[in-house]
Order: sequence, then structure tokens, then C-alpha cells
Amino acid sequence: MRDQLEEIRKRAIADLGDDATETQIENVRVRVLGRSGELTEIMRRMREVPNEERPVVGQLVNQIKRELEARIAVLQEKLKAAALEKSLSEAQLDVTLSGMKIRRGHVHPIHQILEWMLEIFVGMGFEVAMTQDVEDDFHNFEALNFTAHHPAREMQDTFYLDGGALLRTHTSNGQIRVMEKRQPPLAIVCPGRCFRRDELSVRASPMFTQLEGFMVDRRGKITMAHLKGVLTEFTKAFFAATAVRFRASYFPFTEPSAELDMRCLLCNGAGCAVCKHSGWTEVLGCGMIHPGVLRAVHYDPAEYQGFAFGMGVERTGLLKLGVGDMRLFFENDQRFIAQFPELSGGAR
Ligand code: 2NM
Repeated sequence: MRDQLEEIRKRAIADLGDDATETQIENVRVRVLGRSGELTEIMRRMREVPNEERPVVGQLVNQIKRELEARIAVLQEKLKAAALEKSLSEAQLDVTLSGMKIRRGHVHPIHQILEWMLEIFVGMGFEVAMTQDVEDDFHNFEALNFTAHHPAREMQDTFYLDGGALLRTHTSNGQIRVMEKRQPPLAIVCPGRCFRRDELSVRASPMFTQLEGFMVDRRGKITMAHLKGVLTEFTKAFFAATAVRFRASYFPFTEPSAELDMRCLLCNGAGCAVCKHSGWTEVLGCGMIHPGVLRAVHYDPAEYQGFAFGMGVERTGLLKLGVGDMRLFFENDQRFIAQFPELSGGAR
């Protein structure tokens, strides 16, 4: 039996050579150490061994078992290390590669310009109110003191929807809606999209952005002087304008009405092609809210008064960014939008 054991050992060791494969190792393990393997078989036949020899044979079996187990462990460790080495060398990660550039988006210049404008008005205590684009005749025209046959109401100027609704032609509808719902004192700015049946051109677009605002309180508390103070402050903060002037104008919803001009940013008043040699650039429209508008929102004009103003964000954006063509704001050409990288950061 000892010879038999030595035979088993020798064969197993021979099969567990340095280049033994996973399968070969497993075969040896099953054949020799398995539940019906050769060593188990010897143990089962132990009663054939004379009593005095049994401990020696038993010891020998255990010794071979330990030896083979140790050998198998060593080989398996080696195989594992080799497999790791192989996978590392095959699935290479070259950390010196330059990497993929992820193209970052930009805040659209119009959106950023609007943010700056709002920041200035919010700093002066105004609230921001977003209002609806689809409106009825009353809130877009009637309440704003437009006469029944005002040219702005014409089909060729306004987008009418089925059922009499329309796309707002200015954000003033939003101011009417805010005043209907709330009582003075109020200081509100209404940004938003507006729609007019204009062809897209250097100067105009069928869809554009407006920022309008108003301030109302008891009669005598909000005067033309406040209008001038707030709007001069805005123009100086936003454009760094060196001077402003108010010029009489006309709007259905304000009386008196005015337009605010600033000293031309390009020539500082000397006269150039941009200001058509006037030395001034038009910035916004404004005025004291018409009593008819106050009555439409059930404010008694004998009790309340206030001012309002409005400006086109694209138009003022052209001035601010020194862009010469309105269409650039609507084409979304990355080469244009990406020209203002500072717009997506904080610096201006
Ligand atoms: C402008 C110019 C002047 C204006 C007036 C109102 C309202 F609703 F309070 F009457 N909203 N916006 C206004 C006044 C708008 O845009 C050139």
C-alpha cells in the first residue's frame, strides 16, 4: 500500500508541472483528493492494512494530501497572477492620451443680457413677473388704451389665433394682469417674448424679447422725477452711459410719454455713423401711466399714479454687445454665440 501511495504521489506531482493548466490541476484534484479519489479510496481500504502499520499509512496519506494541496494552491496562485497580468496588458489605458474635449454650451446672449437687466432692476427693489404669451384683446390692447381701430390691432401686424386669442405684441399685457390681481404699491418688471408680423431683418424679428416695468403708488408718491431717476440709473448701470436725455414722445398707454436717449457709446456725442451724427442713441420708451389704463385695472386715477417703461432686449443687446444684425440672435450659430464667453461667467 505504501508503494501504491508513492505511485499516486509521483503521478500527481508529475501532472502538476509548472505549466499545468486550470483543467489539468482540477483533474488531478478530483482524481486524487476528490470524494471518490485515489486517497479517499486508500482510506476506505485501511482495514486491509495490518493494525501496527495503520498509523504510518494514515500519516503518509495526510502528508501526501497536504503536499498536493499546497502544490495546487501555488499553481492556482500563479495562474491567477498570470491572468491578471494578461488582462492588464490587453486592456490598456493610456493615461498620457489627451482626452476628449467636451464642448460646453453657452447661455444665449439674449438670455444673459436679460439677466443683467433684471439684476439692475431687482437691485432697485423691483419684482420680476413672468406672464403669458397667448393673450386676449382686452389685456393686449383694450386695457392699454389702444383705440378700437388702432393700426397695431390690424391683422397684418398681430398674430391672431383661432377663437380670437392673439400672441402678445408687447409684455404690457403682463403688467395689466399683475395690476388686476394686486394693489399698489407695486414695482414690477415683466420680461418675455413678444410677436409681431414683421419679416426677420437687420432691425426686426417676428419674435423678440421685451423688458417692461412699472411702479405705482398713491398719487404724488411716484412722479416723473422717479421715472427719470430709475431709468437714468438703469441706463448708466447697464451701458455705462455718460449722459441721458428724455425726449417727448407718444404711446397710447402713457401720458406724458418720453423716449430716453443716451450719449452715443461709440463717439461719445461727437457724431458717428451709428448715431447718424446726432450724438445720441435711443434706449427705451416710458411715461406716466395713462388714467385710462389705471381705470381698466380698477385703480382710481384720482388716488393712484405711476410710471411705466419698455424696451426691446434684442435692440438694446445690439448696442451692448456691439452687434450689427438682429438676425444673429435667432440663428443660433455657435460661432456667434461662442464669441461671448464672458457671458456665461460673471464678468461683464
Ligand atoms: C413702453 C413705453 C411706455 C408700458 C406701459 C405699461 C402699462 F401696462 F403699465 F401701462 N406697460 N408698459 C410702456 C410705457 C411701454 O414701451 C416702449
